[in-house]
Amino acid sequence: MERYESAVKLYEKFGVETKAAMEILKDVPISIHCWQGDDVIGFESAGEALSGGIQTTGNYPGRARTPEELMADLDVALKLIPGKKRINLHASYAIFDGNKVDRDALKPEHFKAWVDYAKARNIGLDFNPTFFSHPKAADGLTLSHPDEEIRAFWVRHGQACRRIAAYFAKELGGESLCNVWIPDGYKEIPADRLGPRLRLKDSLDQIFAEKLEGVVDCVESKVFGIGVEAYTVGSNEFYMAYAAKHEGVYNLLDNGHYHPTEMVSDKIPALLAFFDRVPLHVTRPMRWDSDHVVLLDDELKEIAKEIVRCDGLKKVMIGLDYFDASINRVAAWVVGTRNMQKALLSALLEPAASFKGLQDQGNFTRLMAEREALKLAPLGDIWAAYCESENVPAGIEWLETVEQYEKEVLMKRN
Ligand code: RNT
Ligand code: ZN
Repeated sequence: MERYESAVKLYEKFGVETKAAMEILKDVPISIHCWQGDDVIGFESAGEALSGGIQTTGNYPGRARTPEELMADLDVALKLIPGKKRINLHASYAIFDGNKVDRDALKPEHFKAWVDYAKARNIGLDFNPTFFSHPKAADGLTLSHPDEEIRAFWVRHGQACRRIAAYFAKELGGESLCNVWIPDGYKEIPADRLGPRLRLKDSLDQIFAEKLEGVVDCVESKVFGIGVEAYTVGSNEFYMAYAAKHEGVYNLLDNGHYHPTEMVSDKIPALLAFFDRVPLHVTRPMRWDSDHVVLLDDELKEIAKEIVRCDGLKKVMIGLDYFDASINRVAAWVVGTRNMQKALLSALLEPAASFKGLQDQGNFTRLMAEREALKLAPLGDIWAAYCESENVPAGIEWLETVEQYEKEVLMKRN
């Protein structure tokens, strides 16, 4: 308490109101990706390996193998994360109860257990069609496939998934983000770069044709994937142009999907100048789109700052997207999500208006000096008070809960 009070005073000196920052943070939803819990495998049990040029590495024991296990693991994480949470699902996490259907025939009923789960916890659900890890995506092509039958199959999958997102929105209230990411591309230099893109454009038009209440549609670009180095059909320019020309379709930014010196923090205000929604996949790329656990690093803080400075907390939809199989997966969820929130708190504790004023006056000396001083302000004390007010452990004590769960539950799997 003493530390909190002195921290409040310190922030006041910068013209920052810590109480207001905590109040705002409480209501910022973070969409937690279910796929960290099981290495992006899902429940279809078709024996299909993870494909599409994305990879999990590591063989830490305790991976969730069933819906019950994944939900139980998520519960442990949810209790250790303050604030407002959502869960982000993939189509491959459908629950069949014996009556398995293929991806083009998925129905809301296959996600009823997830809706019950979300209702009981008062959280929203987001969704992603799964265009990978499937025999019909074995050659790495889906919505741009030259074979019209295969392409039609994936179009039906996309359509089915949007109806499932609409079901989430209707059952849980609010909106559900439905994100299209496809792995389509080529390992070798293509002979035709336009044809696949025209087919993808047509597929998307078919998928988005139906008007659906409560669904926020988005498309996710990428620069390259493993085994798909030469050409990606759904590139940045392609989807940016698609979203700009299609009302209600947004461009999702995944910060692992750009050239290494390109920064998503800078893309957020660029998109906010044109779009009322900017969905994000926050991840940590290391040398490539490696999807490491999100740490409280400079770019994460800068992403959070842009969201806050641009008054984008209601427009930017924050989702996480990483998968580390080399450490305790519940801990991975907790570390990454809490880091996203710490970054937001640090952004909310910036005197944004006065910093903007300094920029406009051209006073870059004071701007630099004040910002550097603010870096040493006691963020941790405010974070601790925030966690306390949310009834979650403030410090490293949360790890004891995870370690206990690991001993009692996770280590007994296999
Ligand atoms: C792949 C994309 C995509 C996936 C998830 C599982 O590079 O980032 O979002 O990671 O859909
Ligand atoms: Zn992503």
